[in-house]
Amino acid sequence: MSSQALEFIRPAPVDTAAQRWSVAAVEALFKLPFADLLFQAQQIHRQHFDPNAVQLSTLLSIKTGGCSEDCGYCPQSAFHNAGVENRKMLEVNEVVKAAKAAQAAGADRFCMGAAWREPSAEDMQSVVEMVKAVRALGMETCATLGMLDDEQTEQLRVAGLDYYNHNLDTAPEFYGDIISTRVYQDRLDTLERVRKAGMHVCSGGIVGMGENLTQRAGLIAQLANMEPYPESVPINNLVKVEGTPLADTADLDPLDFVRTIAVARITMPDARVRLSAGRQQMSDAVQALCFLAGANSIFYGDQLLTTGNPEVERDRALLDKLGMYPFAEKNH
Ligand code: SAM
Ligand code: DTB
Ligand code: SF4
Repeated sequence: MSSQALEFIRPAPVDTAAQRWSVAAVEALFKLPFADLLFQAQQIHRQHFDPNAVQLSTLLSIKTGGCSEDCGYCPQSAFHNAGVENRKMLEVNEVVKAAKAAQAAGADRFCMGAAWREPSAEDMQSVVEMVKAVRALGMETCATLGMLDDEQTEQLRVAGLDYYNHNLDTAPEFYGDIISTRVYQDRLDTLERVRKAGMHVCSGGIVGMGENLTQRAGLIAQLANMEPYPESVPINNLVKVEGTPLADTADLDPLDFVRTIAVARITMPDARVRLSAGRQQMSDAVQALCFLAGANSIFYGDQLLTTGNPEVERDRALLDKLGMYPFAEKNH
């Protein structure tokens, strides 16, 4: 292959320092012809992963609704009327039961989500028990509980938490249009604490919230420029829930969603890129394009937190049809 062709496959991402992505460079990737973008993403994907293996995470809402934050997309915010029933925190035995069922269905990671701005000291005691109990089953553990302080990150690390999910959600420039009750820097601070405590970072965002292309590129640049970038990057397609401020947002073109996955893969070659919320509304063909673009992780199980996800049988059939298999089954 000529050096010119190689340059084309892997364009220099550089802004100033090595590994840093300018928003303009990320935006330029988004603007590539679709086939060129997918070809680059697939090449990079194959250099770093088995392209036919997918990681399966099951989500459980351990505390639902009544959240004091005003995130415009979220049905669990107390500011919106999305008809979500507020529920108190689950008992540890209920969580273990759900984790066992997820494991039996083939999931290797179990993610516990709570509708909190941040957990209280009392909440933390229960979460620590949950993490220990799920870990004891031999599953990878993940939690998403809102903002954390140094003591809480340490408690979670000691309990054996493998991943902490905390999303940047969008570009700094668009963030204020979506959330007013906490600032972007709060999110970066929590991610920094998680990293410092020695846990793996899971952080991504939502597309289809009305952001423009530069803002979409801005989210990816923020993630890719973290040092190091997150091990796990969930890309959510907005699930439009009646009663939330974003319920009437115009649909994102599915091919633009695929492009976002491809750009995440190119800019974060070693990360698990998760094709996250929004799969229930996606055709098998679009999901297949996302896998081709470098997605290698999904939420697996009929429910996300409060909204639906494809049934296990549909996902198994899709993976079979594509000749794909869970990472765990191939010892990856
Ligand atoms: N309360 C914690 C927090 O916000 O950090 C954890 C749970 S919160 C529901 C986790 C993530 O779910 C959000 O950051 C957002 O990215 C995603 N999310 C929530 N509602 C969504 C929706 N309607 N569509 C897509 N993603 C959504
Ligand atoms: C993430 O990035 N997406 C998941 C998980 N992390 C916690 C949550 C999606 C939530 C979709 C809306 C709902 O079901 O309430
Ligand atoms: Fe609360 Fe998290 Fe929903 Fe925001 S995304 S309203 S913090 S549950």
